[in-house]
Order: sequence, then structure tokens, then C-alpha cells
Amino acid sequence: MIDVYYWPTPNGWKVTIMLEECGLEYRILPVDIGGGDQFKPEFLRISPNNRMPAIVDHDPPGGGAPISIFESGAILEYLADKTGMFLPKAPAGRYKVLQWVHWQMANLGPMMGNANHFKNYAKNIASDPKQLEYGTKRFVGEVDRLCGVMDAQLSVNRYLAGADYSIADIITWPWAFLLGRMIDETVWTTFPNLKRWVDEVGARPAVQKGRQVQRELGQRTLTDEEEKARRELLFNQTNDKVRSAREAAARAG
Ligand SMILES: N[C@@H](CCC(=O)N[C@@H](CS)C(=O)NCC(=O)O)C(=O)O
Repeated sequence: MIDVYYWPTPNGWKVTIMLEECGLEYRILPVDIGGGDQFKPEFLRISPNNRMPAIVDHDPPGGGAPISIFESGAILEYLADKTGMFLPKAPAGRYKVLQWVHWQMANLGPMMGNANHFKNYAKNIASDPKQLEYGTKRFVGEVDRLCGVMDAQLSVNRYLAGADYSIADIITWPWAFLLGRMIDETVWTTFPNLKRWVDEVGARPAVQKGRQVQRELGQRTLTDEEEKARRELLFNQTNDKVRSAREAAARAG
């Protein structure tokens, strides 16, 4: 059994989609990131960066003590190695896939997160819209560039890392399918190869199932008070606020 520390967001879906694709049994442990679960010492022991997803595999390959992993890229690589699925073993194919996995982790995810923050979310935070202009231009521009990177790659390859569906697709799709909603619907006509791939991957039953896992968790309507507390938790994080819990978790871990 694999425990999945999860909340229904793009980074959470990467793991549920992978587990569904691999047919592995798992148990969801919700981490309410708007309610502060990510700062609980028991979670920080597993995920010191106070972010979900994370997993604990109680039945690791070769036996032994449970293995815990944070960072979705490491989680997908681990699950691929555990099952022998969606990541070739031989170096040539393996690193073709892993370079795109790292590309997603370092580029598309963070840039889309920042673009969404400045373009959509921060409207409720910044009193003067002018404060958002530079951040919006910078990060939406980066996302546009990254769409071009994917579109060119997908113009000559069925999947991101080549001819075969891999963890590169599984890790990228949960962000990519939201491009229209987060940035602008014109992306689908500007980048037709990207659209073809988003549609094809999105039609896979495991992708649809993984994306729906405990969707209702994120759908509760929040009061104004709760919204304010959520913003404070998510967008005003300083080291001081978490330092003692983080250090206690590091000592206990
Ligand atoms: N690079 C990380 C990113 C994880 C991440 O940013 N998770 C967000 C939700 S999508 C989170 O847990 N946020 C909690 C917080 O900001 O305190 C990964 O891919 O696992």
C-alpha cells in the first residue's frame, strides 16, 4: 500500500495519474494546504519543503522499512522504477525521458504557478493593479516561450520524450491542460501540436481517473475569513513562522 499526501492540484494529480496508470493500490491522506496541514511537524518530517505531494511506500522494492519521498519528479521516477513502467531502463531512453521530467519541474510548473499568481490570483491581494504588471508580463511571457518549446518537440514526436508515453507526459499534462484557463484560450490555436497532445493524453482513462481523485476536497466554498487566512498561509510564508516546526521535524526525521 502506498500513502499519498495529496490535495487536488496539478502537482497532486501527477501522482494520482501515475498510480492509476501503474494500477498500484494507494490511500489518500489529504493535506489541506489552505488550512495549514503542510506545516504540521508529522508532515514536515516527510516533506521538509512544506509542499504536497509526498508518498510513503510501505512495501518498497527489495523489502525493508517504508520509503518516504517528496517532490513529484522524484516520486514519479521512483514509481516508474518500482513498476518498470513509463521510464526505460537503458540510459539512452531513460535520460531522454528524465530530461523532460526535470524540464517540467524547473520550468513549466513554476512558471505557470507564477503566471497564474500575477495574472489571476494576486488581483485579490495587491491593492494597486500596477504592482502586478511586470510580474504578469515576465511570467506569462515565459509560459508562452515554454509552450513553443513543447509545440516544437510535439511537432515531430507523438509524446514529449519521443514515440512512447512516459513519466515526462504524466508529469507535464496536469499543468499543460490548464494553459487556456490560466493564461489564454488562444494557446490552443497558436500551438496546435501541444493541443493535439493535451487532447490525446487527456483521453486516457487513467488520466481522467487520477485527475478526479477526491476533487471535492478543493471545492468547498470558503468564507471571506477563511479566504483571508488561506492567502496569509499560502502567500506570506517566511522562515520564522515555520522555523521551530521545521527544525523539530528535521531532528525527529
Ligand atoms: N516542486 C514541487 C511543487 C509542489 C507544490 O508546489 N505544491 C503546492 C500545491 S500545488 C503546495 O503544497 N503548496 C503548499 C504551500 O505553498 O505551503 C513538486 O512538484 O512536488
